[in-house]
Amino acid sequence: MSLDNLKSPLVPEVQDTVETIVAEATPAGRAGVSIVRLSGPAARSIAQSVAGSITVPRRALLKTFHNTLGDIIDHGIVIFYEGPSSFTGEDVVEFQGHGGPMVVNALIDQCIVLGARPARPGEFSERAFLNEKMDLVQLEAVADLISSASSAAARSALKSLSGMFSTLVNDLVEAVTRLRIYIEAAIDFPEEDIDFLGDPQVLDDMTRLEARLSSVLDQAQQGRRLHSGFSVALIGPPNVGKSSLMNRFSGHSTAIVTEIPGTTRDVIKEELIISGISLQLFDTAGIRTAGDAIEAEGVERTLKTLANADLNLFVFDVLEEDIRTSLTDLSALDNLLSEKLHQLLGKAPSDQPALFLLNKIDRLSKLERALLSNQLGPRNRLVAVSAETGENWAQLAESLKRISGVQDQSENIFSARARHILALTEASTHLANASENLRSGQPGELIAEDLKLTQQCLGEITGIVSSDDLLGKIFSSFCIGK
Ligand SMILES: Nc1nc2c(ncn2[C@@H]2O[C@H](COP(=O)(O)OP(=O)(O)OP(=O)(O)O)[C@@H](O)[C@H]2O)c(=O)[nH]1
Ligand SMILES: [Mg+2]
Repeated sequence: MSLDNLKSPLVPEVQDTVETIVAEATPAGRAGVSIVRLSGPAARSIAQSVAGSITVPRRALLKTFHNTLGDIIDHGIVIFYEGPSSFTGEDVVEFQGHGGPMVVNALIDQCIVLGARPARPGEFSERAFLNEKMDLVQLEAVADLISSASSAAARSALKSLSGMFSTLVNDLVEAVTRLRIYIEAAIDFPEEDIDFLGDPQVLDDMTRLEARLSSVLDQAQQGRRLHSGFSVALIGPPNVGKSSLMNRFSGHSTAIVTEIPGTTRDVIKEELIISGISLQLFDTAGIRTAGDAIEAEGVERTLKTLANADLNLFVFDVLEEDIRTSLTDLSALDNLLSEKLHQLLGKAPSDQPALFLLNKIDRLSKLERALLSNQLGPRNRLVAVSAETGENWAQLAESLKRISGVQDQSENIFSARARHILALTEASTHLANASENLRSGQPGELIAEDLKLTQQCLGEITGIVSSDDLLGKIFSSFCIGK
C-alpha cells in the first residue's frame, strides 16, 4: 500500500472565477459609523469607482463616496487591504461611513451596480478558510468571541482564535500519522525480520496518544460548557422550592411559586452568569404520580431535562421529618437522600454530576442550622440553602463553579463546540479500537484502518479533512458580513 494518502486534504478547490462580494460588516441599524466590506478581485476597482483613486494599501483615506450618476452618497474613510494580507486572503476594501440604513444601502447598491454581489452568511469567513488564512476552529472562535456571554467565554474564544485548540488537534493528527506510517510499514514489509507490532515502543506510543486525546476531549468539553453554557436542572418532588430557587438565582419572578404542590408544569429556562460562568438553569415540574395528563407530560419533560443536564440539583425539603431528624449525622443524611432520590426516580440515578440541595433552612432552629453548617464544607455533595432568605448562597455558587470545572483551569480552556466534541469522541472510539486490536495481536490492516478513521475525525475539526456539506453547515450558521 502506498503512503500517499496518509494526509488527504479534501479542501474544496476555489472556483476559477471568483466573484466580488459585498455586505455590511456592522449590525444593521443606526450608528455613528457603519462598515461596508468588499472582498474579491474587483474590490479595489469598485472602490475606486465609488471613492476615487486608492494608491496605498492599509491606509485610512478620507473620501467622498459617489454613485454612477455622480450623486454624493456619503463622506467617509476607505481602507484597502491587498490580498493575501487581508482577512479573506483576497483584495478587501472597507468603507467606514455614517451609520444610517439609507447611506449603507446606497453604498451596497452602488457596489452591486459596479459588479459585486451580496455576500451569503459567513461567506467572508468561508473565503478566509479556503484561502488558508484560518482553519475551521479559528473561524468558529471568531463567531464564539462575538457571541461570548461572559468574560471567561471570551477569553477561551481568544485562545482558540490564536490557535491553541488547533495546535493540540494538529499535534494529535501528527502523532496518529506517525503511528500509522509505522503500522503500514509493518504491513508492507512482512518479509522484514522485525516484529513491528510487538515492539513495546508502538504500544507505548499508542497508550500515550490515547491519554493525550482524552485530555484534549476533557478540555474541549469544558470549553463547550463555558461557551454554550453549563446546563443545570432543578429536580425534585413537588413543593420543595425548585421554582423559588430558580427565582432566587435569576433575581426576579421567572417561575410561578405557590404552596400548592404541582404548580410548575413546563420546563422553564433562564440564562444566567454566576461568578463568570454562563449557566442555563432549568426549573422543572415536581416528580410524582401525576394527577392529570398535563402534569404527566410535565413530569415526562422533567425526566428528559434531567437526562440532558450537565449538572442536576436534586432538591429536597429540609423540613421533611426523616431528613430533619438525620441532620446530626451527615453520612446517614447522605444515605437517606440517596434512598429518597432512588424512590423518586424509580431507579438508581445515572452517574451524571449531581448535588443534593436541602432547601428551606430558614425554617430550622438556630441549633439545627449551626449543626448543619459545622458539617458541610464547599466540597460536600450536599448544600443546605434557603431560597427565601438566600442563606448559604455563596456556598452554592462556589459548588457550581467547582463542578463546572471552570474555576481551576480557566487559563487552559479554549472554546469548543458540540461538533468538536463529537469528532473527538469518535476519534477516541476509533483509537480505542486500534489499541485493543494492537494489544490482542490482530492483523496490522485492522489497526491501520482504525487509525485512518481516527485521523479523519480529527481532521474534520480543523478542516484538513472536510466535506462541502460540513462546510456549508458551519458557514451558514454565521451571519452576513462575517
Ligand atoms: N420558608 C421557606 N419557604 C420556601 C422556601 N422555598 C420555597 N418555599 C415555599 O414552598 C412552597 C413551594 O415553593 P415552589 O418554589 O413553588 O416549589 P416547587 O418545588 O417549584 O413546587 P412545584 O412547582 O409544585 O413542583 C411555596 O409556598 C414557597 O413560598 C424557603 O427557602 N423557605
Ligand atoms: Mg415549581
